[in-house]
Amino acid sequence: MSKPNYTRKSKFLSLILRHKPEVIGAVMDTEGWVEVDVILKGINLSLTELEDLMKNDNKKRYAFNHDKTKIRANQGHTVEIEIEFEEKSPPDILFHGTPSKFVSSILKEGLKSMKRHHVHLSEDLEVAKHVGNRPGKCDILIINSMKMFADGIKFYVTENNVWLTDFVDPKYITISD
Ligand code: HQG
Repeated sequence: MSKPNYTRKSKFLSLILRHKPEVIGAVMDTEGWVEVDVILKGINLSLTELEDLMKNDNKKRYAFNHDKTKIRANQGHTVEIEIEFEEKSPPDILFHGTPSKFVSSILKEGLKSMKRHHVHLSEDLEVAKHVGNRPGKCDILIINSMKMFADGIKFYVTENNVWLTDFVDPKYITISD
């Protein structure tokens, strides 16, 4: 399959598995799983093409169940689901990239999950830069996750190494220069 075709199908897959399974008539269970067969028909892919798409996904956004009959997004949902994320103690600091225009509001109100279920944080500065950069000028927030954890705030990590938490109070945030 050509690259633009992959990108288009990957975006469609993300739409179905995170936001609107109903657009292809798919039904999502409470943990976010959707039947692979329904996906293959709905997006017009072979199983090999779907596997390629998942393997080449730079953020490993999707995962199969044990027998590859079901697929789900690892995180990023706006639909109500109950994925059991692994609760874990975070590294000392985490990063969050955001468009510069949001910074003053974040420093006032804290970092909120907005439409998603959690605030997304990254161990990797480059990943955070990439997230914040869509589109325009971006700032990197440094999150004092060690202090948050010491204060009793929970962190979870997804299979593809995205750190999640409910909310980041401004007192834990500094702007990187
Ligand atoms: C901002 C991508 C104003 C927040 C990435 C962000 C990520 C505030 C935006 C994943 C705010 C929400 C998630 C406040 C938060 N005032 N703005 N108080 N609190 N914001 O897309 O973290 O490619 O929901 O900074 O890689 O940007 O989809 O979150 O800019 O992991 O797999 O509100 O999306 O992954 O935007 O991105 P999003 P995000 P995928």
